[in-house]
Amino acid sequence: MNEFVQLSPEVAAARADGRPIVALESTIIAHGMPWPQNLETAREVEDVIRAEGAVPATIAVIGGRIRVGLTNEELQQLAQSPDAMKLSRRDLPFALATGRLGATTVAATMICAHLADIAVFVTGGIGGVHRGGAESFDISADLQELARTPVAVVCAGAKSILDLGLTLEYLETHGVPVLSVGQDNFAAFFTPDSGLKADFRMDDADTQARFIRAKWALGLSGGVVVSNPVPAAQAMPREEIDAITAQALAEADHQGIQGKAITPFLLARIKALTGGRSLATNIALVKNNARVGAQLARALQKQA
Ligand code: PSU
Ligand code: MN
Repeated sequence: MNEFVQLSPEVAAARADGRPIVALESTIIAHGMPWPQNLETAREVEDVIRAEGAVPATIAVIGGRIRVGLTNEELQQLAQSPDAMKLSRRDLPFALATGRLGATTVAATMICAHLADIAVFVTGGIGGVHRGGAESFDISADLQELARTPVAVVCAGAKSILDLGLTLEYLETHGVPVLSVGQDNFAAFFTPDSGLKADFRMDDADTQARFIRAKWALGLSGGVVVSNPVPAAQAMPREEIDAITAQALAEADHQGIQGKAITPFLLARIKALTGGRSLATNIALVKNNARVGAQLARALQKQA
């Protein structure tokens, strides 16, 4: 194991016993959801994974080490630290060198999961090409990571704060397959349907696992996106979320919000503008992804 990586006792035991492990990110805890729902959700998501017969490994940088599997106290520390850094690929060495507390994005969590030999990672939504990205070059490092690091990322697609069409084009160019669960189209986070086709519909975990094993057996490095739509009963009305997204984007533009601050700003504004209802949808979709991710980890383990 890499000198910077430290497994928790629960994760180390799972590894020793050959049980399936599912990685979880921590930016969603520190920057994606407000206190105290962030902590409650982090714990509930871990419990969904355990109930499905896998072991959760929430990842963060604490005390100069990449920690794979956190205690309840550590989850709480992240949930209550507004100054936790948001760590993507470029930022990881800084947090390790300085001992700063850091929450990992999709990109950084993929890197850490791969260092810990974990193949499945569950999140809410991936980053993507921002609207106007062709001019601003604001393209999340998550997409580059998906192109290079072999981890399957289970998500509810990506938010329509992004340009979802350009996001799918970028993934295609970089050879990142997008599998869709239960429907043909790519999911749009708060709503099930982006109106854009995913590459392959694959409803059951065994088929997803065979696809992923075949990709990696061919030496095709890089990740796989598993797009799992939010259940209809918990989705937001599309017209409402579209209007609110447009307003939040206009405010970000007006206030000159830039760089890595854009995504947390938009998430917080959308929550406020929906009177907190978007948060309930966000929580529901992450739990739904945890179930699918745990089943995928089990299927991969069985086929190994
Ligand atoms: N999308 C969400 N919730 C989130 C994020 C994205 O719906 O919490 C977080 C993830 O950690 C993702 C990161 O990796 O934002 C992307 O940030 P950026 O666009 O700055 O790359
Ligand atoms: Mn960005």
